[in-house]
Amino acid sequence: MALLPILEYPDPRLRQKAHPVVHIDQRIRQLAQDMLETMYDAPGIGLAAIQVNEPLRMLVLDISEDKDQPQVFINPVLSALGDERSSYDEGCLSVPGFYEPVERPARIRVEAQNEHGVSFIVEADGLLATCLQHEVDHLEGKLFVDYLSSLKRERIRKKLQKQHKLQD
Ligand code: QAP
Ligand code: CO
Repeated sequence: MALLPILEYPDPRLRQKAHPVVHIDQRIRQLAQDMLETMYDAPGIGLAAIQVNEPLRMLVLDISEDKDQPQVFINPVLSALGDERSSYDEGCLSVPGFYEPVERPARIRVEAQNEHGVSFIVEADGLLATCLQHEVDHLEGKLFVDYLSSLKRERIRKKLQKQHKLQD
């Protein structure tokens, strides 16, 4: 097991489009375990592979209270169910310290494979729907700050960039 370093906005590597996972093998299972460990340590409720500088189409999440329901989504395909939208205060391990409301489709469906290569489908609403949409956005190089006004986004970018300079 290993804790992986998390890339932080505005790192350009977060803007890569992630590649499909072709073979779900031991390396992928190890990456999923390391991502879960990294997410729980943070602590967070969702993490995409690109955030640990692995541009692959996979993500992990656990929205359970007791943090005992890890879920692994490989090559997820997401679609909205209906036109209803809902707003949720979102954060991101790659945008530490900032939470802002984002409006997204309220109900979704995701088809994916698990770490054993078995296909499954989930229909979700509430926090799970928000979290899945947020994480699937990462696979396209998209971040929740992209939904904010440019004023808010620039404020966040400048504050994080300043922190990064102080850390170096
Ligand atoms: C995505 O985000 C998400 O700013 C997952 O200082 C978040 O796990 C989807 C975190 C909210 C829906 C709603 C953020 C940890 C964790 C921070 C996370 C921080 C420490 C974020
Ligand atoms: Co995120």
